Amino acid sequence: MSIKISSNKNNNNNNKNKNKNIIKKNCNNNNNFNNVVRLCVMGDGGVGKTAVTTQFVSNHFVHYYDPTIEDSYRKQISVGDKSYILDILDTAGQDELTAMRDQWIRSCEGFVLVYSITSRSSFDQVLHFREQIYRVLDRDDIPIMMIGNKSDLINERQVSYQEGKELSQNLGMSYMEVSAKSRSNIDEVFYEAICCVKRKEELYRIKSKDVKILKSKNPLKNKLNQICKVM
Ligand SMILES: Nc1nc2c(ncn2[C@@H]2O[C@H](COP(=O)(O)OP(=O)(O)O)[C@@H](O)[C@H]2O)c(=O)[nH]1
Ligand SMILES: [Mg+2]
Repeated sequence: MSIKISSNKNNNNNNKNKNKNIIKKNCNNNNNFNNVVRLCVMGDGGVGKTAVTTQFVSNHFVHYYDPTIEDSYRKQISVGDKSYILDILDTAGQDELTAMRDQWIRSCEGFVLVYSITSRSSFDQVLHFREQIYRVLDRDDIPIMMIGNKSDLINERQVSYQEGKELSQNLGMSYMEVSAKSRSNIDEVFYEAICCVKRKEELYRIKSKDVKILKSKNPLKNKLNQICKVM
């Protein structure tokens, strides 16, 4: 597995996308600053995991489909006045890789679960991947972002926005529809994923440091909403 290193600087040859990865919002996270975030991109074969990741990291759309591609990417992203290094694991879905996938899951702090809005079965598979993550990590409150890709293919839609939203709300995941092809919401996915991770870190910090805050005027829910607003 190779590491592809990309940065805002490296992408400056593409003027159109020059500042796209500098997102103005801020996670407002004031705890000890750890700027490396490891994310794992999972989902059924063909849903666009590689296309989403490549569009984010390299600003181009991959037309061909190679189900065996799995790779690790690194990219720097600025969120407000903070700079993060994202390590992104783009996984492949073959069954024989299950043991390896368990290892990936253990090594990651946040997850992006992808389905295609044109494939009902890929939507159903989200539950399977989520269960796998919970089984391997065996803890609550795992930062997971669910995304419905291929939103440009409106005539082939099999899963409605509402269904996606309801499932994500029921399972406590952040949610967005995106298109790797048109680059719609691609930066926002990774921004929100970073925020999910930082929100959970803050939650653990608050819980372990000062339990009183739970009973104070400023309830935990409000506190977390201040850390990063869901888009
Ligand atoms: N129209 C459209 N096609 C997409 C989109 N994302 C991926 N694809 C196509 O779907 C196929 C599978 O994408 P890929 O990223 O390889 O899927 P993966 O197996 O999940 O990594 C490729 O032919 C892509 O060009 C999208 O947002 N819109
Ligand atoms: Mg792939």
